[in-house]
This record gives sequence, C-alpha cells and structure tokens, in this order.
Amino acid sequence: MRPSILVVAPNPFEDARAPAFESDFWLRTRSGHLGSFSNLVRLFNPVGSSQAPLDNRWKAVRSLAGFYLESFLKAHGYDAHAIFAVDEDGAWARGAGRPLAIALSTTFITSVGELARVVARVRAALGPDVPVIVGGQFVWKQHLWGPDRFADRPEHQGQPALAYLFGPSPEPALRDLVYVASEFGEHTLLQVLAALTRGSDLADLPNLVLWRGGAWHVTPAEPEPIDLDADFTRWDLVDEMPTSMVPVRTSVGCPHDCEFCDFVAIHPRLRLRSPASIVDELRLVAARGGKSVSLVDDNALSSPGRTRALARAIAETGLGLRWGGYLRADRMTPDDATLLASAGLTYAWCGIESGDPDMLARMRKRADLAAARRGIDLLTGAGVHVLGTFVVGFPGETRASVDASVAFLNGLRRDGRGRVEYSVFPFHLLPGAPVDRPERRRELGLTGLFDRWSHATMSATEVASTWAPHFFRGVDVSYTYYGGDDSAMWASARRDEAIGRRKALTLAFLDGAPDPVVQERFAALHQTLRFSAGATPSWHEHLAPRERQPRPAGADPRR
Ligand code: B12
Ligand code: SF4
Repeated sequence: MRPSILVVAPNPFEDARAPAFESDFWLRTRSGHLGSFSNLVRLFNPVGSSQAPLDNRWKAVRSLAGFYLESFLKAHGYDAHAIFAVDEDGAWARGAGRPLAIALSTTFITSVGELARVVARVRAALGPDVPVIVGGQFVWKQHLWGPDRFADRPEHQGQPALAYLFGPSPEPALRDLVYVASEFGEHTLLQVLAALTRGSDLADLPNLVLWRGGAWHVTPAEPEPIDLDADFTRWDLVDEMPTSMVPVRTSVGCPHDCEFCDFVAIHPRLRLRSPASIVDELRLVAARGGKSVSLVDDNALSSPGRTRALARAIAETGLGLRWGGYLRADRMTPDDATLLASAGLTYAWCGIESGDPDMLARMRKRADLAAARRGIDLLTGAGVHVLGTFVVGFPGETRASVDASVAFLNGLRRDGRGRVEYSVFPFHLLPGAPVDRPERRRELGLTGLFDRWSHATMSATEVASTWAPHFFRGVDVSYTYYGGDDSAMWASARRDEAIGRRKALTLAFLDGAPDPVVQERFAALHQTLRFSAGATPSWHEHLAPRERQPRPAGADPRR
C-alpha cells in the first residue's frame, strides 16, 4: 500500500473578516461575505424562499502549492490528498486515518501566531505523533531573514504579532515540527518522507531546520533539481479541481527589483517555463473541465517578447481558456492588447504603484506612466478587465503624490468593454526588500518594520488614518472586490451608478455617519441593484454590523 500524506494548504485570508494586507474598504454582508455586486444582487433579488449562496471569489483562493504538492507526491509513489481549510471541528481530517506525515504549506500563512493556530488544529484532529513537515514561503522567508535581517533587530521586540519563527524560545507546539527551508522544497520533502519511512535521522538531510537539544539546528543548504518544464501540476492526478481560475505557474522570479518588493529575495533567479510545457499543462486543465486559468507567477507577462510568446502558445492550443495574469501595462502595444484579448486574457493585474513619476523613480519601478495609462486603456478597450494596484506611503509620499495616483485612476477611460478596479496597499517594510538595506534606511530616515514604520514624509499610522482613506475618497473607479463584481447583467451606466452608491455607503461607515445617513445610502444602492420594485429593507437586515464594516480612523480594530 502506498504511504499516505495529507497536504494541508490553508488560506486564512479566505475569511473576509481576516485583516488583509490591502486597505480595508470593503462593504460586507451580514453573513460576513464581501459586498461584491454578484453577492449584493443575489441578496437583494431572492429567488424562492432560500437564499442563494454568497461567495468571496478570489479571496477564497486555493493555493497552487496544495494542488501541486498533492500531484507531485502522487507522481512519486505516495497516496496524497490536499486539504485547503482546517476548520476547528476537525471534520476535514475524518477518514484520513493515520497518515505517514502532514505536509503543511505556508504559502498563505504570514505569521507565527497563524502557524501555531493551524498546527494546533492539525494536532487536535490527527494526534500529537504524526510528523508535521512545514515548508513554503513563510518558512523560507523566516530562514532567509535570519539574525541579520530580522531575528536580532529591535523593531519587532515585544510585538507578538511580529514574532520570529526561529527565535531562541519558540512556542512548544512549534518545536517538534520539521521545517523545510528552501526556495522550493519539494525534493527535500521526498527525502524527509523516505527518511521517515526508513526511520533514519532527519538531521543528516539538507535544507532543514530542526529543534534539537534546546536550540535550532540548521542542516546544510543544497540546491534541488528543479525543472519547471517537467514538474508542473499534474491536474490529471489531483482529487479535486478548482471550480474556476485554475492556478498555473509559467515562471518563477521577476527581472525587476522594485525597492519595496521582496519577491527577488525569495526567488533570486528568473526561470521561464517553455511554452510547450505550459501548453501540456493547459491541456490537462481543459481535460478536467477547467475553463479559466490564473497565471500565478510573480510577473508572468513582464516583457513584451515573453508576453507575445505566451499569448500565441495559449491561442494555438485552441482550448478556448480564459485567463488572467500579472502584466506590465506600460509595455503594451495596440497589437499586444488585441493579441492578448483574442488569446483569452480576461483579467490583467497591473502593479502601477503610484501615479507620480518621482515616486516611481524612488521605488525603482522603471515604469512610464503615460505608457501605462495607454496600455490600460488599450486592454479595457479590447475587453480585458484590469486591476491596478497601488502602494501608499513609500518614502517620499506626500499629499501631492497620493493625489497624482488618484488622478491617474480617474483619468483612465471607462467606456471599454473591460472594467478597471484598483486596490491600495499601505507600504509594508519587508525584511529582504531592497529598501530595507541599512544604507537605504539611513538615507530615507526610515525606521520600523512591516506595518509599523515612519520616515520623513509619512508614518504607517498616518497612511491608515488619513492617506489611504483620502485615496479611496478621491477615486471614482471601483475598489476591487476580488473578481466578485463580474456581472454581465447590466449596462455601464447602471454599473457606474452602483459603483458610486456602494462607495458612498462605504464612506458612511468609514466616517461613522449616523444611522439615517447609512440607511439613505443603503436604500440608494438597493434601488440600483434590485430587479423589481418593492419596499427597501433596513440595512441591518442585509449588511454586517458597523464593527465589521470599514471603520473610522482610531476605532478599535475588527475582531
Ligand atoms: C499568485 C499569488 C497570489 C494570488 C493567488 C492565486 C492562486 N490561485 O494561488 C493572489 C493574488 C490571490 C494572492 C493573494 C494574496 N497573497 Co499572494 N502571492 C502569489 C505569488 C506571486 C505566487 C504564489 C504561487 O502560487 N506560487 C507558485 C507555487 C507553486 O509556489 P509556492 O506556493 O511557493 O509553493 C512552492 C514552494 O514554496 C513549496 N512549498 C509550498 N508549501 C510547501 C510545504 C512543504 C511541506 C514543502 C516541503 C514545500 C512547500 O512547494 C511549491 C513548489 O516549489 C506569491 C509570491 C511568490 N513569489 O511566491 C505571493 C505570496 C504567496 N502572497 C502573499 C500574500 C501576503 C498574499 C495576500 C495575503 C496579500 C493580500 N492581498 O492581503 C493575499 C492572500 C490571499 C487572499 N485570500 O486574500 C505572500 C505570502 C507571504 C508569506 N507566506 O509569508 C507571498 C509570498 C508574496 C510576498 N512577497 O510576500 N497571492
Ligand atoms: S513589484 Fe512586481 S515588477 Fe517589481 S520586483 Fe516585485 S514582482 Fe517584480
């Protein structure tokens, strides 16, 4: 019998109440779902007596690591099953028996506290003895950061939320785990599983961090035989397919090195998959009924040559898949936009970061704003939906530069078949990002870490209380609802009205407006989104209470 492995790949951000990395400008329904148009339309227009189920679309995304590791382990002789949500009641573990090991992915685990919570649930459901092997981005980052970049820095001392995983006194529950600290890790995982089967000592294996004799023991680093062309997700082997936007990796790494981004530290080398290998994977996706694909690369469409090659390869499959990916809008020609749209590109995620050219130069974004505006207009004109993401608070940010970002968004065309959405990411000072180098910090007067920092022109607190809300207030296009605003049911005038009314209602919560104002704005939104006339319900009937809505500055944090 093949030894069984449970791959646990949770996404704690699936819960719309979990604090996100973006600024929180989302309206929420009473059930705790995002107030996307597809959810609100379902809520306001019930069919029959039962309520149509709501969803959080891409917020509830399942990480590729879960699917990939499940298929990788199956291809290497294990009986693997992927689990994407570890509820407290342990129902997810019923029928799992006693696996040889748990492979726990930290792709979407971003703190020691969250890791401890997941491990506690795994232990409660499967017992204290099953070996738990932890790997993925969080472990890799914590290992990379080491004493110089993180462990011995004063900035995080006394802040449990920023605890260091490999510090001198880890929580007892986090000691008896096997940590794979590697850029990839799946080949090390095979070695660990073989050693567990044999009963041999794990300390002889490379790329591990183990708690031994009261201290962390780091085994030698060894490169793994990574071959992206050969090792891709075998969709023919996974138990369950994602219902939409099947995640596919076409490359690893990014040729750029923006100051605020740590992707280059995580994956220092750019590796591109061959179009032939990508097409092989897409055929597996289509054979399992997949209709849409999300390219999860750091920057899949980062150069014009690669973008065209990918688009042609996808078009030539004739599979008719729709797809989305991260794209440099400023590198787009009119022909590219047409080619991409005809190849099935439906969603383009574009890191614009700022509408101010000086800020872009400071961030080393090397982007041309006029070209980015043209590129986005071309894409939406060709029917592609564009999400523009912005960073607020990078050193040098001022009211004028925030206003320039607002103006950039408001200046985009809105008559195309594709729509534009945006999201605001308060600057996060990440260990490992170029801006965190000691000489850069000195130069910029930058102190602090993660979401607690300050510099000459702004602080993280000011971004949260003043500048991110100022951004939201100024922009006319919609804040992103993670793909949940897809709806073919209405004309653009009605959509624009709904966007404006949802924003007005969100602002009422953000400003702590009195109940009659909230009700009035809710009634306006309700009127736009309902299909037949009728009485307007109270907002309390459909929406989450104020403490779960965007909050005025200084209000107690949610939860
Ligand atoms: C694509 C992506 C997304 C997509 C996901 C689409 C999808 N269907 O998966 C979207 C846009 C939705 C997204 C959202 C977010 N993301 Co994101 N995202 C990525 C990105 C670019 C690639 C992830 C990916 O799938 N890679 C391909 C897979 C195969 O690689 P992988 O997960 O790393 O797994 C490999 C190894 O790590 C290893 N491995 C993984 N698990 C395990 C377990 C064991 C035991 C072993 C041995 C090995 C192993 O095996 C895999 C094959 O080598 C990464 C950046 C990056 N360079 O990795 C960020 C990244 C994962 N995201 C991150 C974050 C923070 C977020 C958000 C929380 C941000 C936010 N918006 O608030 C949200 C959370 C999701 C949500 N619900 O809101 C962080 C996570 C940091 C961390 N874990 O400490 C990353 C690393 C970016 C960063 N620079 O910090 N993201
Ligand atoms: S922000 Fe985007 S373009 Fe810049 S380094 Fe990171 S992944 Fe690359």
